[in-house]
Amino acid sequence: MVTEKVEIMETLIRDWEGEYVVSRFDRKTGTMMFIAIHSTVLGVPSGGTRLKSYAHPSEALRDAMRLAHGMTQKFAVIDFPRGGAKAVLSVPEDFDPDDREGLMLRYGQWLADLRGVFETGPDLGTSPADMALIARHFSGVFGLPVDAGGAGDSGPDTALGVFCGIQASCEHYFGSADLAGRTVLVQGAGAVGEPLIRLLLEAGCEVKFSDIDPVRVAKVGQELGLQFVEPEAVYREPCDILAPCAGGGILNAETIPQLACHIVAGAANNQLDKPEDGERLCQRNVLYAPDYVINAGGAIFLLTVEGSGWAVTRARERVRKIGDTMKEIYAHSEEHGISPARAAERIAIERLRRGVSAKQWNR
Ligand code: PPY
Repeated sequence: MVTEKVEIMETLIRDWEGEYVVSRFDRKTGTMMFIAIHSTVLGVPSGGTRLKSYAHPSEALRDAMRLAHGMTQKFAVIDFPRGGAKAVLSVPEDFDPDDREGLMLRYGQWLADLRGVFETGPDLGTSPADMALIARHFSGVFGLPVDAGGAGDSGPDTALGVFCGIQASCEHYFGSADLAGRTVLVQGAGAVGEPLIRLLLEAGCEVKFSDIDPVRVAKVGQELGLQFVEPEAVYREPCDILAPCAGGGILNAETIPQLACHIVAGAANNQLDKPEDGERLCQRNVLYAPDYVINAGGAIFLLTVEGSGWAVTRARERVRKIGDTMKEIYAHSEEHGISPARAAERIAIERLRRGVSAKQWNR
């Protein structure tokens, strides 16, 4: 069994089309740390640091590699001069919150030892406070708290980009970007899901939500009085738009046949379990907004505000343009008779082939 798992990890790395993986074991906490460097073609490999418990380190490695690929595509589609990478800290199930500070400091020291081959920011399970700890040893970290001179939580800006992407998706599918009266089911009311819910309510949507965390269910249910959908009923719940804002791999052979929505457009990374799931959605006439395009708002916000000194208002204007990028992808998809997932992939591949463009981001 153990040998089998080791072989899985070797096969994963061998079969991956990314550049390389580095790992380190944090003995004090029993945390396996992986950094997957997918591509250095467009610039310094960059991506968030995810903290999560996995059944086996091979799953953490797989997550890091898939997420890193998504980062390469994310930066390529928006022509942003960064490479794609991601880090995963696979903490044990019984991880003691008191050990968190030490883990973040040691992780920051490791990144410093790696001398900037990877730059990072927050992701699922990590926060601006964690980034401040990493920053004590390593300067290539984004998403620091506002009182530490950073841009703070990027969740609301990721949500803004998703909101604009939902408008563009509705324009394409229904012929109108007006969201008033549309039913949206938001899966996951966390750092991105909750601000997205607020934007959707302001726009006059009828919002339902789901979450696996009872604390968030109670909070959002009470504060906003929304209809709650049981996690296992999410895929078959009728709605205009399903907005996945939690874990990945949720669009698969089992869930896609159940879908009772017209559009899937949300913030979660790696929503498609397998590449063919993009085609499956198309065959079911469900419009899919490629995740790494619609969820680029957080990366755009942090890397322009903290990385390039842009004013927040300017960065936010750029985040809103995600709507235009989505429209380009849908147009490409129609023109070539391919799924939006394939269209986004083709655009990303073409940008990578051409290399760095300095046009858009006046560095
Ligand atoms: C993501 O968009 O998934 C990110 O990981 C965002 C990001 C990327 C690079 C630095 C900080 C955050």
